[in-house]
Amino acid sequence: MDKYYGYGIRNSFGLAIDPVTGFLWETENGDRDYDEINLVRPGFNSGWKQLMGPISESDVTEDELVVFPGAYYGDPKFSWNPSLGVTDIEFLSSDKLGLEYENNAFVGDIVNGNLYFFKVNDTRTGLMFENPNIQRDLVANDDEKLNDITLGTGFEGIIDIETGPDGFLYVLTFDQKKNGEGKIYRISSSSVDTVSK
Ligand SMILES: [Ca+2]
Ligand SMILES: [Ca+2]
Ligand SMILES: [Ca+2]
Repeated sequence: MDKYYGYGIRNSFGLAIDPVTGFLWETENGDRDYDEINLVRPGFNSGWKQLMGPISESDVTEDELVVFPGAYYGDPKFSWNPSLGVTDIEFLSSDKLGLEYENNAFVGDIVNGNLYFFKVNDTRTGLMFENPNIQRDLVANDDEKLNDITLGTGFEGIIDIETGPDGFLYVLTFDQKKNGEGKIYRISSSSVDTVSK
């Protein structure tokens, strides 16, 4: 795997480096059925365009994928079905919002304007969920699961998320209905539990 760090990646609008491990994570947009969050280790094949989402939910098997020497197929760490235009991913590398949020992952979308929050597991190789229905299949495919991962709503469309120099979380939005009007929101410790705009 000299030439490709990762491949089989469809329409990625989000990259982030885990501040604890230095591992790269990304998001991908499906054409219809699935958006994804992935951990990208050297040689990662995300599976496009044979499939999007978990391979167990597709009619594809791993031996049908192009896997270069030294490469590996990796299932998404989380998916949305249907696709809703997932954009940036950011690990909040600060304890300003409390230990619950430190070094955990925030993701935005462009269609619903939702801000999603994910806890990274102890080995920093996946995400963990209190809801057993989400932990089982790692897919947001109904309203209950979508609500469970949603931290904030009403952001028009989210296009960027950053940890600010002050340690708070910043969210950049883009309103398609208002000629692309943009706003920057700062998520502070007093608003993080009721972040709905
Ligand atoms: Ca990012
Ligand atoms: Ca994939
Ligand atoms: Ca960003």
